[in-house]
Amino acid sequence: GLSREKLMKAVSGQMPEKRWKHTLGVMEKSVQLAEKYGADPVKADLAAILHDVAKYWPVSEMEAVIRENGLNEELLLHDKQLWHSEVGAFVAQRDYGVDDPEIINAIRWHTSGRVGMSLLDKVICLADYIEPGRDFPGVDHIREQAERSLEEGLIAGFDSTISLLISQRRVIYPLTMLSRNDLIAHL
Ligand code: DGI
Ligand code: FE
Ligand code: FE
Ligand code: FE
Repeated sequence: GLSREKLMKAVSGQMPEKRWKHTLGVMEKSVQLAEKYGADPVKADLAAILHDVAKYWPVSEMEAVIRENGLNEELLLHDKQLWHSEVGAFVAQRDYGVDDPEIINAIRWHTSGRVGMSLLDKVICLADYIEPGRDFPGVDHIREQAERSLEEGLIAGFDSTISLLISQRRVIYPLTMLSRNDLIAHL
């Protein structure tokens, strides 16, 4: 694949500055969490760099990539916010030569989580919630829970997402709920 430096340049060029700052925050936080909880910090760093690579793609291009490459078309029936992780995982492989399935999975599942999240999935998903630049109601509670365990942090994160979606009368993607339940069931 590309050198880390060239990869960072290519990814940062696909998003506004504030989203790149978020990405730098996820890189920092995911490496910290990886070191604290025994995941591979090098893999965390690479997954973090790429996790939102498709976030600012035009909706029509995300849709085309999903349809034309046999990705999960069920996502097209749900909120467009859920598409960039599926597309990002594909693009990481196709355009940036990432061939490690652990990294690809961490990108793919960083928004909804999944049942049976891997250690690296958890690190990236949680870092995405609590990177230093994040400032939303309840983020400090998630940061506190993240000190206890990856799972407690993620449960607090998914709870905040689900509560927000309910308060806005938006549709909850079923996997978001299943991921949250699975974490609680295995505490
Ligand atoms: O890409 P980020 O903003 O860094 O974070 P993310 O990939 O976790 O995406 C968060 C967005 O996805 C946020 O706008 C809420 C939305 N989202 C997450 N889970 C669900 C969801 N939207 C719906 N409708 N249903 C979900 O279950
Ligand atoms: Fe994202
Ligand atoms: Fe997230
Ligand atoms: Fe993100």
